[in-house]
Formats: sequence, C-alpha cells, structure tokens
Amino acid sequence: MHTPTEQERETEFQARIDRGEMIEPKDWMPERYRKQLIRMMSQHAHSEVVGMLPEGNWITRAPSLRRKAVLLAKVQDEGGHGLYIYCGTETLDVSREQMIDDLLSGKAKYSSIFNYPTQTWADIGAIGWLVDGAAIVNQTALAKCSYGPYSRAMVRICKEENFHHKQGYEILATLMKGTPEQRAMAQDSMNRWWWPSLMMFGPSDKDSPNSGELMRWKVKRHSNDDLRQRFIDRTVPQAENIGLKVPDADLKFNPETKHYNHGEIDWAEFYNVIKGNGICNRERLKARREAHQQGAWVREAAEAFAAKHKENMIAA
Ligand code: BYC
Repeated sequence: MHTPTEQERETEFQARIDRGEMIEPKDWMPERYRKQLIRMMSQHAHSEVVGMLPEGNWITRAPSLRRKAVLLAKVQDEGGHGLYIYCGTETLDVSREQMIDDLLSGKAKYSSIFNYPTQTWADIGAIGWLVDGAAIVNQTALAKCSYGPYSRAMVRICKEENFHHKQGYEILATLMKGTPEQRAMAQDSMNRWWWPSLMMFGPSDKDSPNSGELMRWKVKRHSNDDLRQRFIDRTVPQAENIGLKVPDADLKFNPETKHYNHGEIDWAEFYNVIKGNGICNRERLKARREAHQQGAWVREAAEAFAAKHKENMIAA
C-alpha cells in the first residue's frame, strides 16, 4: 500500500479545506496549521482572561445594584470564554500549564486593547459597546473557521458577547441622556477607546504577516482591514444615534462604496503596545501573576482530589 508523502498529505488537507470541510482534532494537519492555531487561540483565551481586569476594577464602584449585577455577570462570562477557548486549544496537544506559563512569562500575546486603563464609569460602557462590538465582528467570522473546536466555541461565545454589547451601549445611551457632565464623560470615553478598538483587528493587510496563510487555510475568513471596515460601518450610525461624536476628522460616508472612509490609524502606538510598552502592560501581567500565585492552593487541592478519586476508582 502507498504511504502518502508529506506533500500528498498537505495537498489532500488543502483540498479538504477548499471543499469547506471542517478539520477535527484527530485529523491529520500540517504542523504549521497546528502551530498557527495554538498561537491564535491561546492569544484569544488570554485576551478573555486579561480582559476581566479593566472591567473588574469597576465592580465595587458600579453606580447601582442592577449595574453591578450586570457587570459581574459580564466579567464572569469573559472568564468562562477564556476557559472554553483554553479547552479548545488543548485539543491541539498543548497543555493549559504551558499556555499559562507563556502568558505569565510575556512570551504569548493578548489583545492590545486591554493595556488601556478604565478611568471612569463611562469606560465600562465603551468596553461593552466598542470592544465587545469589535470582538463580535471578528468572532462571527471565526465561527466559520476551518477548525471545529474553535468554530463551535465561537458560536456560543458570540451569543454572550451580544448581551455584553447591548449592556455597554445602554450605559452610554443613558449617560448621553443625563447631565452635561455625564455627556462629557461619555464623549471623553469614546475619544479614548475609539482608536484602540480599531487596532484590535490587527495591522493593515499589507503589514499582516500571518493573514495570507490563515486565509488560505480558512482560519481567517476575512482580512484585518475588511473586518475593521465592517466594524466602522456598523458602529458609526450607533454613535450618531445617541449623540456621540466619532473622534476622526477624516471620517466620511462614501456613497459610491457605501462605506465610511476613515483617518490614518496610529500604528506606532499599536506596535508600542504589543511590544509591552502600553499604559497598563506591566500592571496587567503583574495582576495575572499574583492571581496565579494566589490560586496555587486551589490547583493543589484539585490535583489531590483527582488523585484520591482515581485511587477510589481503582479500589472499587
Ligand atoms: N493585539 O499577522 P497579524 C475579547 C499581533 S478580546 C495584540 O495580522 P493575525 C474580549 C499578532 O498576534 C478579543 N497583538 O496576526 C474579552 C501578530 O504577532 P505574533 C480577542 C496583535 O493572527 C473581554 C502580529 O501582531 N480576540 O474578545 O493574522 C472583554 C501581526 O499581526 C493584535 C482574538 O484574539 C492585537 N490587537 O491576526 C471584551 C481573536 N493584532 O502573534 C472583549 C483571535 C495583531 O505573530 N485572533 N497582533 O507575534 C485573531 O483574530 C487574530 O489573531 C488577529 C490578528 C486579528 C487579532
């Protein structure tokens, strides 16, 4: 019987992708496909977990019991998303311990957006509306990606993100109906979060080294710029609807393309943040390292319990 060569396997793998088939954990896959998915999925999981920090800051300061309950639920959802994606990544033969070590050592990335501070209550609205809004655009596309566990995780996560998006928009809409100070606070938050939200989609297509390969494998279904444009097109009318001004003097609807033209993104700022020099990079990693240390006894107890359970099973 003919044993397929590496080249033949890769050709068959690409043919499966081109036919729109889903790749599952037990299927053969090129090592590079596996590595790229681990990079992207672990980075995504870390973003969900680190993303709990800026919002978590405001749980004790939420302005009412209702706002507090909603925020608490949202932050817990993000933790759940992280765990869900870590499980998905484990199907690619990488351990949870390894992924966490890579985050804590600074080797693995997480989304640039979480290196900005939450200075006012309006920032909680901006995160829900803009940051989760950007995440939904990206993740709705990822729900159609070629790797089964990632795609299925996205379907469920997007449902919860929709609730997050609505609660954020409602916070800002309420502030925009309030006093001049409250409206100014909402606008200030829009001014600070708009551009970093656009950066969440990654560098422009011409500077995105991973996009070509990921699109050929249908992990990414749309380019960084296409998704960014989709986010702008749907978000600008929402801003106008509640009286918020988008902080971009060059923003203009183009009736021919039916898209908004926008101003230049400050890519120097983006690269500075992903290199570890954003306002909160050090603070975020410090918080995660401390949380990991403080949770050591929980991991030890869980391991002791699992070992005892196994002993009982063998004895029975
Ligand atoms: N931040 O070749 P490119 C959320 C890196 S949060 C940091 O275009 P790719 C939420 C990129 O990793 C949303 N780094 O990369 C949670 C690469 O560097 P490496 C999290 C970024 O992978 C709580 C280099 O730049 N979502 O849901 O083709 C509350 C070149 O880029 C960023 C995900 O993670 C960035 N923004 O495309 C609320 C989605 N952008 O790794 C919300 C999954 C780029 O080669 N990930 N880089 O050293 C993706 O969809 C893609 O990885 C990206 C980047 C579109 C982000």
